[in-house]
Amino acid sequence: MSLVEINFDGIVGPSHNYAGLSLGNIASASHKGDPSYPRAAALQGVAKMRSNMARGLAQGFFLPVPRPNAQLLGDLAANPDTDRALLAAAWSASSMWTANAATVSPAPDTADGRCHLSAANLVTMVHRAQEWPDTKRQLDIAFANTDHFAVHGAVPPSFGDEGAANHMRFCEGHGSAGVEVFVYGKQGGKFPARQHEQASRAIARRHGLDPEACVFIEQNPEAIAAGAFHNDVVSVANERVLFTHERAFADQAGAYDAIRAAFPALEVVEVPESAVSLAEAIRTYLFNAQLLTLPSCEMALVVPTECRDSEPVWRWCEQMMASNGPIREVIPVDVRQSMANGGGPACLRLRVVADPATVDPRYLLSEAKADRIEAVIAETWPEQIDPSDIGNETLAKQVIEAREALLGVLALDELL
Ligand code: SUG
Repeated sequence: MSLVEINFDGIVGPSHNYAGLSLGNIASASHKGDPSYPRAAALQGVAKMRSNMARGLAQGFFLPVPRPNAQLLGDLAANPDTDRALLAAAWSASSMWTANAATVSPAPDTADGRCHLSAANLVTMVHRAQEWPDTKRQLDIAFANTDHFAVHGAVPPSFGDEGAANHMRFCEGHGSAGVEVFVYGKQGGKFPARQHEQASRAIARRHGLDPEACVFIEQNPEAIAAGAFHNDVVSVANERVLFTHERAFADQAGAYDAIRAAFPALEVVEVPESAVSLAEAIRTYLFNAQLLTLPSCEMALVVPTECRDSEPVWRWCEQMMASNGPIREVIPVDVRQSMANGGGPACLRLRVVADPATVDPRYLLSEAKADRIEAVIAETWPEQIDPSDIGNETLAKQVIEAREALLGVLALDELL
Protein backbone atom coordinates (compact mmCIF):
# COMPACT_ATOMS: atom_id res chain seq x y z
CA MET A 1 0.00 0.00 0.00
CA SER A 2 1.44 3.38 -0.92
CA LEU A 3 0.54 6.28 1.33
CA VAL A 4 0.73 9.71 -0.23
CA GLU A 5 -0.46 13.15 0.77
CA ILE A 6 -3.72 13.98 -0.96
CA ASN A 7 -4.87 17.60 -0.84
CA PHE A 8 -8.67 17.88 -0.71
CA ASP A 9 -9.61 21.39 -1.77
CA GLY A 10 -13.00 22.88 -1.03
CA ILE A 11 -14.79 23.92 -4.20
CA VAL A 12 -15.93 27.50 -3.62
CA GLY A 13 -19.70 27.47 -3.30
CA PRO A 14 -22.11 29.48 -5.44
CA SER A 15 -23.15 31.72 -2.52
CA HIS A 16 -19.59 33.00 -1.84
CA ASN A 17 -19.95 36.52 -0.43
CA TYR A 18 -18.30 39.08 1.83
CA ALA A 19 -20.35 39.54 4.98
CA GLY A 20 -17.64 40.40 7.51
CA LEU A 21 -18.69 37.53 9.74
CA SER A 22 -15.39 36.55 11.34
CA LEU A 23 -14.27 38.72 14.24
CA GLY A 24 -10.48 38.63 14.38
CA ASN A 25 -10.09 37.88 10.66
CA ILE A 26 -8.80 41.17 9.25
CA ALA A 27 -9.50 40.39 5.59
CA SER A 28 -13.09 39.34 6.34
CA ALA A 29 -13.72 42.56 8.27
CA SER A 30 -12.10 44.84 5.71
CA HIS A 31 -13.96 43.38 2.72
CA LYS A 32 -17.36 43.38 4.41
CA GLY A 33 -19.99 44.58 1.96
CA ASP A 34 -17.83 44.28 -1.16
CA PRO A 35 -19.39 42.60 -4.18
CA SER A 36 -18.20 39.00 -4.53
CA TYR A 37 -17.59 36.98 -7.68
CA PRO A 38 -18.49 33.34 -6.92
CA ARG A 39 -17.81 32.08 -10.45
CA ALA A 40 -14.36 33.65 -10.56
CA ALA A 41 -13.69 32.46 -7.01
CA ALA A 42 -14.54 28.84 -7.82
CA LEU A 43 -12.53 28.91 -11.06
CA GLN A 44 -9.51 30.30 -9.17
CA GLY A 45 -9.80 27.35 -6.80
CA VAL A 46 -9.95 24.80 -9.60
CA ALA A 47 -6.95 26.43 -11.29
CA LYS A 48 -4.97 26.01 -8.07
CA MET A 49 -5.89 22.32 -7.95
CA ARG A 50 -4.89 21.86 -11.57
CA SER A 51 -1.56 23.56 -10.97
CA ASN A 52 -0.71 21.18 -8.12
CA MET A 53 -1.95 18.16 -10.05
CA ALA A 54 0.22 19.16 -13.02
CA ARG A 55 3.22 18.90 -10.67
CA GLY A 56 2.41 15.24 -10.14
CA LEU A 57 0.58 15.59 -6.82
CA ALA A 58 -2.55 13.72 -5.75
CA GLN A 59 -5.58 15.96 -5.63
CA GLY A 60 -9.07 15.55 -4.22
CA PHE A 61 -11.92 17.94 -3.43
CA PHE A 62 -14.98 18.47 -1.28
CA LEU A 63 -18.29 19.82 -2.50
CA PRO A 64 -19.98 22.97 -1.22
CA VAL A 65 -22.48 22.22 1.56
CA PRO A 66 -26.16 23.14 1.05
CA ARG A 67 -26.87 26.86 1.28
CA PRO A 68 -28.85 28.88 2.20
CA ASN A 69 -29.45 27.01 5.44
CA ALA A 70 -33.14 27.58 6.16
CA GLN A 71 -32.97 25.38 9.25
CA LEU A 72 -30.43 27.72 10.89
CA LEU A 73 -32.63 30.74 10.24
CA GLY A 74 -35.63 28.88 11.63
CA ASP A 75 -33.77 27.70 14.73
CA LEU A 76 -32.70 31.28 15.44
CA ALA A 77 -36.12 32.72 14.54
CA ALA A 78 -34.14 35.18 12.44
CA ASN A 79 -35.95 38.01 10.70
CA PRO A 80 -34.35 38.25 7.25
CA ASP A 81 -34.99 41.99 7.07
CA THR A 82 -33.46 42.96 10.37
CA ASP A 83 -31.10 40.09 11.23
CA ARG A 84 -28.84 40.58 8.23
CA ALA A 85 -25.78 39.01 9.84
CA LEU A 86 -27.71 35.84 10.67
CA LEU A 87 -29.10 35.78 7.16
CA ALA A 88 -25.58 36.10 5.76
CA ALA A 89 -24.43 33.30 8.06
CA ALA A 90 -27.06 31.00 6.59
CA TRP A 91 -25.74 31.86 3.12
CA SER A 92 -22.04 31.60 3.89
CA ALA A 93 -19.88 29.52 1.56
CA SER A 94 -17.31 29.12 4.34
CA SER A 95 -17.06 25.33 3.97
CA MET A 96 -14.67 26.10 1.08
CA TRP A 97 -11.88 26.41 3.68
CA THR A 98 -11.39 22.70 4.19
CA ALA A 99 -8.34 23.16 6.42
CA ASN A 100 -11.10 23.71 8.98
CA ALA A 101 -13.15 20.68 7.95
CA ALA A 102 -11.38 18.17 10.18
CA THR A 103 -8.20 17.15 11.93
CA VAL A 104 -6.49 14.21 10.27
CA SER A 105 -4.14 11.70 11.89
CA PRO A 106 -2.62 9.42 9.24
CA ALA A 107 -2.60 5.67 9.76
CA PRO A 108 1.10 5.35 10.74
CA ASP A 109 0.46 7.59 13.78
CA THR A 110 -2.55 5.85 15.27
CA ALA A 111 -2.98 2.88 17.62
CA ASP A 112 -5.28 0.94 15.28
CA GLY A 113 -3.31 1.68 12.11
CA ARG A 114 -6.19 3.51 10.46
CA CYS A 115 -6.33 7.13 9.35
CA HIS A 116 -8.53 9.01 11.83
CA LEU A 117 -10.50 12.13 10.91
CA SER A 118 -12.46 14.29 13.37
CA ALA A 119 -14.88 16.82 11.91
CA ALA A 120 -14.23 20.25 13.44
CA ASN A 121 -17.06 21.82 15.46
CA LEU A 122 -16.07 25.41 14.53
CA VAL A 123 -18.21 26.64 17.42
CA THR A 124 -16.72 30.11 17.73
CA MET A 125 -18.48 31.56 14.68
CA VAL A 126 -22.15 30.83 13.97
CA HIS A 127 -21.66 30.76 10.20
CA ARG A 128 -18.99 28.10 10.61
CA ALA A 129 -20.60 26.11 13.43
CA GLN A 130 -23.36 24.98 11.05
CA GLU A 131 -20.86 23.27 8.72
CA TRP A 132 -19.78 20.13 10.43
CA PRO A 133 -22.75 17.75 10.04
CA ASP A 134 -22.67 18.30 6.26
CA THR A 135 -18.89 18.06 6.24
CA LYS A 136 -19.07 14.78 8.11
CA ARG A 137 -21.54 13.41 5.56
CA GLN A 138 -18.87 13.94 2.92
CA LEU A 139 -16.07 12.49 5.06
CA ASP A 140 -18.27 9.44 5.63
CA ILE A 141 -18.61 8.95 1.89
CA ALA A 142 -15.07 9.80 0.82
CA PHE A 143 -13.48 7.71 3.58
CA ALA A 144 -16.10 4.99 3.89
CA ASN A 145 -13.51 2.21 3.77
CA THR A 146 -13.39 1.31 7.45
CA ASP A 147 -10.36 -0.95 7.00
CA HIS A 148 -8.37 2.22 6.39
CA PHE A 149 -10.31 5.12 7.90
CA ALA A 150 -12.17 6.07 11.07
CA VAL A 151 -14.36 9.17 10.77
CA HIS A 152 -15.42 10.85 14.01
CA GLY A 153 -18.05 13.49 14.66
CA ALA A 154 -17.14 16.80 16.23
CA VAL A 155 -15.73 17.25 19.72
CA PRO A 156 -18.55 18.46 22.06
CA PRO A 157 -19.17 22.15 21.58
CA SER A 158 -17.89 23.76 24.72
CA PHE A 159 -14.39 23.06 23.43
CA GLY A 160 -13.70 25.03 20.26
CA ASP A 161 -12.03 23.09 17.47
CA GLU A 162 -11.06 24.51 14.08
CA GLY A 163 -9.46 21.40 12.61
CA ALA A 164 -6.26 20.99 10.65
CA ALA A 165 -5.59 24.74 10.55
CA ASN A 166 -4.16 24.35 14.06
CA HIS A 167 -2.44 21.02 13.56
CA MET A 168 0.97 20.22 12.10
CA ARG A 169 2.64 16.91 11.46
CA PHE A 170 6.36 16.19 11.33
CA CYS A 171 7.69 13.02 9.75
CA GLU A 172 10.55 11.70 7.63
CA GLY A 173 8.13 10.94 4.80
CA HIS A 174 4.35 11.17 4.66
CA GLY A 175 4.00 7.39 4.92
CA SER A 176 6.14 7.03 8.04
CA ALA A 177 5.10 7.58 11.65
CA GLY A 178 4.92 11.23 12.60
CA VAL A 179 4.79 13.63 15.49
CA GLU A 180 1.58 15.62 15.66
CA VAL A 181 1.65 19.17 16.94
CA PHE A 182 -1.50 20.87 18.17
CA VAL A 183 -1.51 24.66 18.50
CA TYR A 184 -4.14 26.25 20.71
CA GLY A 185 -4.97 29.76 21.85
CA LYS A 186 -5.84 31.17 25.25
CA GLN A 187 -8.80 33.49 25.73
CA GLY A 188 -8.43 36.99 27.06
CA GLY A 189 -7.22 38.93 24.03
CA LYS A 190 -9.23 41.31 21.89
CA PHE A 191 -10.16 38.52 19.47
CA PRO A 192 -11.47 35.04 20.29
CA ALA A 193 -9.01 32.17 20.51
CA ARG A 194 -10.82 29.66 18.33
CA GLN A 195 -8.79 26.53 19.07
CA HIS A 196 -9.07 25.33 22.66
CA GLU A 197 -6.42 23.15 24.24
CA GLN A 198 -9.03 20.72 25.57
CA ALA A 199 -10.38 20.11 22.08
CA SER A 200 -6.89 19.38 20.76
CA ARG A 201 -6.21 16.96 23.61
CA ALA A 202 -9.54 15.20 23.05
CA ILE A 203 -8.68 14.72 19.38
CA ALA A 204 -5.27 13.28 20.18
CA ARG A 205 -6.95 10.78 22.53
CA ARG A 206 -9.79 9.78 20.23
CA HIS A 207 -7.35 9.31 17.33
CA GLY A 208 -5.28 6.92 19.44
CA LEU A 209 -2.05 8.90 19.14
CA ASP A 210 1.02 7.98 21.14
CA PRO A 211 1.31 10.66 23.87
CA GLU A 212 5.09 10.67 23.28
CA ALA A 213 4.44 11.71 19.68
CA CYS A 214 2.10 14.61 20.49
CA VAL A 215 3.10 18.16 21.29
CA PHE A 216 0.73 20.89 22.50
CA ILE A 217 1.86 24.45 21.94
CA GLU A 218 0.28 27.78 22.77
CA GLN A 219 -0.13 30.23 19.91
CA ASN A 220 1.31 33.69 20.48
CA PRO A 221 -1.52 35.90 21.83
CA GLU A 222 0.07 38.79 19.92
CA ALA A 223 -0.35 36.85 16.70
CA ILE A 224 -4.05 36.24 17.43
CA ALA A 225 -4.47 39.94 18.27
CA ALA A 226 -2.75 40.85 14.98
CA GLY A 227 -5.23 38.72 12.99
CA ALA A 228 -3.78 35.20 13.01
CA PHE A 229 -7.10 33.60 13.91
CA HIS A 230 -5.65 30.18 13.05
CA ASN A 231 -2.07 28.97 13.46
CA ASP A 232 -1.85 28.28 9.72
CA VAL A 233 -1.79 32.05 9.18
CA VAL A 234 1.67 32.16 10.79
CA SER A 235 3.21 28.71 10.26
CA VAL A 236 3.06 25.62 8.10
CA ALA A 237 4.82 22.26 8.33
CA ASN A 238 5.74 19.53 5.91
CA GLU A 239 7.82 16.42 6.65
CA ARG A 240 10.88 17.65 8.61
CA VAL A 241 10.32 21.34 7.94
CA LEU A 242 8.59 23.99 10.00
CA PHE A 243 8.19 27.23 8.06
CA THR A 244 7.17 29.86 10.59
CA HIS A 245 7.14 33.49 11.57
CA GLU A 246 9.38 34.40 14.48
CA ARG A 247 6.32 35.50 16.49
CA ALA A 248 4.01 32.54 15.85
CA PHE A 249 4.16 30.89 19.29
CA ALA A 250 3.80 32.17 22.85
CA ASP A 251 7.26 30.75 23.65
CA GLN A 252 9.05 30.44 20.32
CA ALA A 253 12.24 28.76 21.55
CA GLY A 254 10.24 26.54 23.90
CA ALA A 255 8.03 25.46 20.97
CA TYR A 256 11.05 24.44 18.87
CA ASP A 257 12.53 22.58 21.83
CA ALA A 258 9.29 20.72 22.50
CA ILE A 259 8.92 19.64 18.87
CA ARG A 260 12.60 18.70 18.67
CA ALA A 261 12.32 16.56 21.81
CA ALA A 262 9.70 14.44 20.02
CA PHE A 263 11.12 14.85 16.52
CA PRO A 264 14.89 15.45 16.58
CA ALA A 265 15.20 15.86 12.78
CA LEU A 266 13.17 19.11 12.86
CA GLU A 267 14.41 21.79 10.44
CA VAL A 268 13.10 25.28 11.20
CA VAL A 269 12.87 27.95 8.51
CA GLU A 270 12.07 31.04 10.56
CA VAL A 271 11.15 34.39 9.06
CA PRO A 272 12.27 37.18 11.38
CA GLU A 273 10.17 40.23 12.16
CA SER A 274 12.99 42.37 10.77
CA ALA A 275 12.51 40.81 7.30
CA VAL A 276 8.70 40.47 7.27
CA SER A 277 6.62 42.02 10.03
CA LEU A 278 3.83 39.99 11.60
CA ALA A 279 1.35 42.46 10.08
CA GLU A 280 2.79 42.03 6.59
CA ALA A 281 2.88 38.24 6.97
CA ILE A 282 -0.81 38.30 7.91
CA ARG A 283 -1.71 40.74 5.13
CA THR A 284 0.01 38.68 2.44
CA TYR A 285 -0.58 35.21 3.95
CA LEU A 286 3.02 34.12 3.35
CA PHE A 287 2.54 31.25 5.80
CA ASN A 288 -0.92 30.27 4.62
CA ALA A 289 0.93 28.42 1.96
CA GLN A 290 0.97 24.85 0.79
CA LEU A 291 4.36 23.40 1.62
CA LEU A 292 4.52 20.46 -0.74
CA THR A 293 6.98 17.68 -1.42
CA LEU A 294 7.28 17.38 -5.19
CA PRO A 295 7.93 14.02 -6.91
CA SER A 296 11.57 15.18 -7.20
CA CYS A 297 11.58 15.16 -3.34
CA GLU A 298 12.25 18.90 -3.28
CA MET A 299 9.84 21.17 -1.44
CA ALA A 300 7.80 23.93 -3.03
CA LEU A 301 5.76 26.62 -1.34
CA VAL A 302 2.47 27.57 -3.00
CA VAL A 303 1.74 31.15 -1.88
CA PRO A 304 -0.94 33.68 -2.76
CA THR A 305 0.03 36.23 -5.45
CA GLU A 306 -0.23 38.87 -2.72
CA CYS A 307 3.20 37.59 -1.59
CA ARG A 308 4.81 38.35 -4.96
CA ASP A 309 3.26 41.82 -4.85
CA SER A 310 4.81 42.61 -1.47
CA GLU A 311 8.34 43.97 -1.67
CA PRO A 312 9.58 42.60 1.70
CA VAL A 313 7.85 39.25 1.36
CA TRP A 314 9.06 38.60 -2.17
CA ARG A 315 12.59 39.71 -1.31
CA TRP A 316 12.56 37.18 1.49
CA CYS A 317 11.20 34.46 -0.80
CA GLU A 318 13.91 35.15 -3.37
CA GLN A 319 16.60 34.97 -0.72
CA MET A 320 15.16 31.72 0.55
CA MET A 321 15.16 30.18 -2.94
CA ALA A 322 18.76 31.29 -3.48
CA SER A 323 19.89 29.79 -0.17
CA ASN A 324 20.58 26.15 0.33
CA GLY A 325 17.50 25.60 2.49
CA PRO A 326 14.86 22.91 2.17
CA ILE A 327 12.31 25.07 0.29
CA ARG A 328 13.52 25.38 -3.29
CA GLU A 329 10.62 26.87 -5.16
CA VAL A 330 7.92 29.46 -4.43
CA ILE A 331 4.83 29.28 -6.62
CA PRO A 332 2.35 32.21 -6.53
CA VAL A 333 -1.30 31.37 -7.23
CA ASP A 334 -4.27 33.70 -7.66
CA VAL A 335 -6.91 32.94 -5.03
CA ARG A 336 -7.83 36.60 -4.49
CA GLN A 337 -11.54 35.96 -4.06
CA SER A 338 -10.90 33.60 -1.17
CA MET A 339 -8.09 35.77 0.20
CA ALA A 340 -10.47 38.70 0.57
CA ASN A 341 -12.30 36.59 3.16
CA GLY A 342 -9.10 35.51 4.90
CA GLY A 343 -8.60 32.19 3.09
CA GLY A 344 -5.29 31.51 1.37
CA PRO A 345 -3.99 28.43 -0.49
CA ALA A 346 -3.57 26.46 2.75
CA CYS A 347 -7.05 27.29 4.06
CA LEU A 348 -8.54 25.87 0.90
CA ARG A 349 -7.17 22.37 1.40
CA LEU A 350 -7.34 19.45 3.82
CA ARG A 351 -4.33 17.15 3.77
CA VAL A 352 -5.08 13.45 4.05
CA VAL A 353 -2.27 10.90 3.93
CA ALA A 354 -3.75 7.78 2.36
CA ASP A 355 -3.51 5.35 -0.49
CA PRO A 356 -5.70 6.99 -3.17
CA ALA A 357 -7.07 3.53 -4.03
CA THR A 358 -8.79 3.44 -0.61
CA VAL A 359 -10.64 6.77 -1.14
CA ASP A 360 -14.02 6.98 -2.90
CA PRO A 361 -12.88 7.83 -6.44
CA ARG A 362 -15.66 10.36 -6.87
CA TYR A 363 -13.71 12.67 -4.54
CA LEU A 364 -10.46 12.45 -6.50
CA LEU A 365 -9.63 14.92 -9.25
CA SER A 366 -8.42 14.21 -12.77
CA GLU A 367 -7.97 16.64 -15.65
CA ALA A 368 -11.16 15.39 -17.28
CA LYS A 369 -13.10 15.84 -14.05
CA ALA A 370 -11.67 19.32 -13.59
CA ASP A 371 -12.98 20.15 -17.08
CA ARG A 372 -16.44 18.98 -16.07
CA ILE A 373 -16.37 20.90 -12.78
CA GLU A 374 -15.25 24.08 -14.55
CA ALA A 375 -18.01 23.73 -17.12
CA VAL A 376 -20.69 23.50 -14.41
CA ILE A 377 -19.22 26.46 -12.54
CA ALA A 378 -19.01 28.56 -15.71
CA GLU A 379 -22.60 27.76 -16.58
CA THR A 380 -24.37 27.88 -13.21
CA TRP A 381 -22.39 29.81 -10.54
CA PRO A 382 -23.56 33.41 -10.04
CA GLU A 383 -21.18 35.88 -11.57
CA GLN A 384 -21.58 38.52 -8.86
CA ILE A 385 -23.28 38.83 -5.49
CA ASP A 386 -23.88 42.19 -3.84
CA PRO A 387 -24.70 42.34 -0.11
CA SER A 388 -28.27 43.37 -0.90
CA ASP A 389 -28.72 40.17 -2.95
CA ILE A 390 -28.37 37.99 0.15
CA GLY A 391 -31.84 36.66 0.93
CA ASN A 392 -33.11 37.14 -2.61
CA GLU A 393 -35.29 34.18 -3.59
CA THR A 394 -34.24 34.02 -7.21
CA LEU A 395 -30.60 33.98 -6.18
CA ALA A 396 -31.32 31.32 -3.54
CA LYS A 397 -32.82 29.14 -6.27
CA GLN A 398 -29.79 29.66 -8.50
CA VAL A 399 -27.42 28.78 -5.63
CA ILE A 400 -29.31 25.59 -4.85
CA GLU A 401 -29.55 24.54 -8.48
CA ALA A 402 -25.89 25.29 -9.17
CA ARG A 403 -24.76 22.99 -6.36
CA GLU A 404 -27.18 20.30 -7.49
CA ALA A 405 -25.84 20.52 -11.04
CA LEU A 406 -22.35 19.86 -9.70
CA LEU A 407 -23.49 16.93 -7.58
CA GLY A 408 -25.14 15.48 -10.66
CA VAL A 409 -22.02 15.74 -12.79
CA LEU A 410 -19.93 14.12 -10.06
CA ALA A 411 -22.48 11.35 -9.38
CA LEU A 412 -22.78 12.42 -5.75
CA ASP A 413 -26.56 12.56 -5.69
CA GLU A 414 -26.68 11.11 -2.18
CA LEU A 415 -25.65 14.58 -0.97
CA LEU A 416 -28.82 16.13 -2.38
O1 SUG B 1 -13.14 31.13 9.42
N1 SUG B 1 -13.47 33.39 6.75
C1 SUG B 1 -12.90 32.16 7.28
C2 SUG B 1 -11.50 31.95 6.76
C3 SUG B 1 -10.96 30.60 7.13
C4 SUG B 1 -9.51 30.46 6.83
N2 SUG B 1 -9.04 29.18 7.18
C5 SUG B 1 -7.80 28.90 7.65
N3 SUG B 1 -7.02 29.82 8.12
N4 SUG B 1 -7.45 27.68 7.69
C6 SUG B 1 -12.91 32.18 8.81
O2 SUG B 1 -12.66 33.25 9.37
C7 SUG B 1 -15.29 34.98 6.34
C8 SUG B 1 -16.73 34.93 5.95
C9 SUG B 1 -17.34 36.29 5.77
O3 SUG B 1 -16.95 37.22 6.45
O4 SUG B 1 -18.26 36.41 4.91
C10 SUG B 1 -14.77 33.65 6.88
O5 SUG B 1 -15.53 32.87 7.40
